[in-house]
Amino acid sequence: MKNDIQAVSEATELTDGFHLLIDALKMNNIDTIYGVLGIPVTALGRLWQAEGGHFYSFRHEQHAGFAASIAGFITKKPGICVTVSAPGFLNGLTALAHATTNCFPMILMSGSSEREIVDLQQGDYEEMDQLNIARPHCKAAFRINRAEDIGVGIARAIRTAVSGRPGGVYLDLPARLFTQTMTVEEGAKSLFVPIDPAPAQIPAPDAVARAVDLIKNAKKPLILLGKGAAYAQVDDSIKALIEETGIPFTPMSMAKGLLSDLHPQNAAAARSFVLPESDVVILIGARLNWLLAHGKGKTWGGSKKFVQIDIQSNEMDSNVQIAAPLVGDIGSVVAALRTGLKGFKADATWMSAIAERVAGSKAKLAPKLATATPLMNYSNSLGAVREVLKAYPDISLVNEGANALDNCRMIVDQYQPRKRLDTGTWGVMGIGMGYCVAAATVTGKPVVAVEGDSAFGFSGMEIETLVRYNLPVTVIVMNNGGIYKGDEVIAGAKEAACTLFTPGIRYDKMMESFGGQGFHATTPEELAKFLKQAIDSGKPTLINAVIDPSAGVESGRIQGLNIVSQVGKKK
Ligand code: OXK
Ligand code: ADP
Ligand code: TPW
Ligand code: MG
Repeated sequence: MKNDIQAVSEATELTDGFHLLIDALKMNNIDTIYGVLGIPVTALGRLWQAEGGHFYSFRHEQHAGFAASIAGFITKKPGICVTVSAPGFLNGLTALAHATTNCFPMILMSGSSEREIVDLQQGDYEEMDQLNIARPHCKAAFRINRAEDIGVGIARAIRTAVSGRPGGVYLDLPARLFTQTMTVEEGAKSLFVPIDPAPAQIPAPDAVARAVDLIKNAKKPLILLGKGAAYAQVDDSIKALIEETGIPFTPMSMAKGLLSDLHPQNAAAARSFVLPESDVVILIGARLNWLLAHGKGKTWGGSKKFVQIDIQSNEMDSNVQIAAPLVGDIGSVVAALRTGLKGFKADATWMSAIAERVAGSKAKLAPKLATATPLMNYSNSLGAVREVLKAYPDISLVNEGANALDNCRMIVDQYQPRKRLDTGTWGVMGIGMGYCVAAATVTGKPVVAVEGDSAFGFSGMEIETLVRYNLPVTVIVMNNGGIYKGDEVIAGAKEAACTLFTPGIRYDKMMESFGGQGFHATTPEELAKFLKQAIDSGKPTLINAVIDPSAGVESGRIQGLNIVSQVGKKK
């Protein structure tokens, strides 16, 4: 029995915006925040940690944001990034836009300044109209003005980030929200968990029938798996569809490993054969954007019919007509297709023609991976990485650069879903260390990053973050001394060529100075030895892999996009 005095004090016990926000996140099963603190959100971080939440604090908001974005991809829960007002917010905004572009669920929560002063442009501390600036870069931008709206604000942000096509959400948190008070009882009543935030979206039966009909009549069907298929986490069902029908598949970069790269129906090593040669292409969670040559032209050859599975209805016909649009979530659509295609088997001669080419490409690549050169090149260095990683199928592989990206994608096999994390839809440099922190903390497994030396520079300072949290991350810097190449000379240039860095940099020493492990590898054997040692040690490590400055090519595999001036060229 409570006495009167106790009852009165409980009834008037207060909570505030800080605590309500933390309670709302925890209630929604969110246990991790990535961010950079300062006015007005410092106390939020402190209280969050004191109440048992994980807080990974970065050196720059962009990397905290990239971490949140990829945590969203791996877990299907929105990754949370917290930033301070104006400049901190803007630093995080690139990552929010990246999450939206890549269809990763993420919430950027930023502290902001006093509305009255901002709106009259009276010069508040870190004044900026953040809400309106964020709006075009995310699925939705919300502001929570009142403590009693925190529950609904968080619920709306979560539902928006994960429902339909996933993406980024901006949540504006004005400083004064945090100190507003409510009674504990009223506060608790104001919080809730959204019911079924990412509901199944069942495809229309006639749309399924249309697709089934098209596939059954195909002579050379092909399944193209995109990162949406990896995100959906219906791995077994996708594998069953592929194996039951005998249709060959090829993965986009971040769908590698959804089925093992060694799967007998994997046509990736015959990509330039299967794309033009196929007659019906089934896109599962992949957009016909620049990465797929917009579904037309030489890459695709002559006539082609597309079946497209996507949750976003207006993705259909974005570039070419989709013969059989299947709007729905991948789990539901693939289940319906399996039912409709029961008993159907793709022509085995198509698969065997592909298998022959795959074997040919692999045989052609093999000697390059094993041939020693005076200085390492991309083939023999990454060949060594591939051999080591065979023994660690569950590591996450983070990858960025140009040659360092494209060669790694081609050479290093993936064995499990959602383990290859790379530059994505934008080909953006800078995802490296943020992705490493998130992959390590979310999976609890080791991470290896294969980084071009330029790419690494965008987030290099975050190796201190790896050390601070003692994360099992091995960063391999593919050090060729520049962007694409390290030996460019520009006739008439006043300074060193614009693609070059200081030659002979020892990135391993940088890691050592922060208290991590550093190695310097000049041969594939050394690289393999250090990589194995690093993974087994579980310690933050950087391997400076010295690559022949002349080994790379402009923009790796997408050279054609790097336009050159024709003016003044000799005919
Ligand atoms: C693939 N291949 C193989 C294997 N796997 N050969 C042997 N063994 C194995 N296991 C072959 C495959 O058949 C291709 O050869 C080639 O390797 C390359 O494969 P892949 O899949 O990478 O194909 P392709 O044509 O490069 O794919 C196009 C693409 C891809 C656009 C989807 O390049 C991509 O994801 N690019 C991302 C680039 C990017 O974002 N860069 C960012 C920085 S650059 P063929 O003979 O069949 O063709 C930048 O922004 O500025 O410079 C800048
Ligand atoms: P990739 O770059 O690998 O080709 P994209 O990012 O272009 O992949 O495409 C991913 C697609 O997957 C997006 O169009 C997105 O709407 C879709 N998508 C994401 N999750 C799901 C899901 N659960 N069900 C259906 N479609 C999805
Ligand atoms: C945010 C442009 C694409 S690739 C690249 C840059 C600067 C670096 C390539 O050199 P690296 O790799 O990493 O040393 P390698 O092996 O070929 O030498 N800014 C952003 N994103 C992109 N994509 C660029 C610039 C770019
Ligand atoms: Mg380089």
